[in-house]
Amino acid sequence: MTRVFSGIQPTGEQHLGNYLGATRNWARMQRTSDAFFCVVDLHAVTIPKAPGEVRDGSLRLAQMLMAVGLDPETCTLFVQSHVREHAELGWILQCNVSYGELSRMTQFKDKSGRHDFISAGLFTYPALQAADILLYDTNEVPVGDDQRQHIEITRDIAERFNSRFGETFVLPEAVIPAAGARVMDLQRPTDKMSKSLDSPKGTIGLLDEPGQIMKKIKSAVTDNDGVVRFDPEQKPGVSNLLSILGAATDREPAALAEQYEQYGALKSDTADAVIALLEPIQARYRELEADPGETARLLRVGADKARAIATDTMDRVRSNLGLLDA
Ligand code: ATP
Ligand code: LTN
Repeated sequence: MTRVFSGIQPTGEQHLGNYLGATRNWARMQRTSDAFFCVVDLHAVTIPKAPGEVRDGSLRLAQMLMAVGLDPETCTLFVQSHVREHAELGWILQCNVSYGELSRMTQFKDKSGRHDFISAGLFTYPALQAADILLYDTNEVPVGDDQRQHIEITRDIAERFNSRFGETFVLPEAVIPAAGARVMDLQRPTDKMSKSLDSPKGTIGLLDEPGQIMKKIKSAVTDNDGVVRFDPEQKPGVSNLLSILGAATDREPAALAEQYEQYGALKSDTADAVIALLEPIQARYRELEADPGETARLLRVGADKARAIATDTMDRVRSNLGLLDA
């Protein structure tokens, strides 16, 4: 069976981009593969956080992942720091990737420009991400388009390790959805919708109320030529609405464009589709929120399943790397 792994950071509120680009696919893929999904709290601390923020964020994110459809009986859902092998392999892989390779990562360039304290961990982050993936002999990694470069470097690290130390890791492939892989900010449609952009009017939170969603989509930035056409280069705002409507209703954005003559109608249909898409998720989240103890228990069960595989991989890594047995 195909092994699937993906991770998501417990920072800020989940938004429509996370759902359409990543977690909706996770819910689909868990049914046909041996799937592992991870709340990557050690990635979140690359940018300094208050301790309580990470703890609460991890629990809330796990509940949101279940609300979008991840079933802990069907997939393995766990928190990264509960399986210590992630940090251990992360270190070893840091020693198998070069400063030059890490310097080319666009996510590092973007994020380091936005913070005063740039931790060494923010720079070496892709080695920890590679460890997450390679620990589980992963075949497929479902992610949004922005993660393409991190999956490429993971493959490069795995190939280098295998050629230096003998066959150790499986080479993973990115799985990027045809629709929704890059949802753009509604106010700045040339930037991707993101937790760290700090653009509340441009970001649709998965827990936003219907009225807020309608308001944000109605005030989305478009352009002045009044023609509905799918053309992400020339018409990023209108094309983003068509992409969102297409992803929410399983239709092609270019075909949808032919049905609209005015931006107003496109906006209200897009808002209605997003509200309908999020409504069952919000209802399920409210139920799960009521029982944090049960969520914590499910996460411990998930960590036990994950650890069983991760420890086997680490035995192989230690032996191939040539560390003295304990
Ligand atoms: P940050 O802005 O802090 O980097 P983020 O909003 O990008 O956070 P992550 O936790 O880093 O969210 O990403 C989780 C998953 O969501 C990844 O697979 C990522 O590719 C996907 N994703 C994030 N933003 C978008 C977006 N705007 N469109 C499509 N997919 C996205
Ligand atoms: N870097 C990713 C989150 C992430 C991840 C992973 C994704 C950490 N480890 C392993 C896929 C597989 C991000 O910023 N979205």
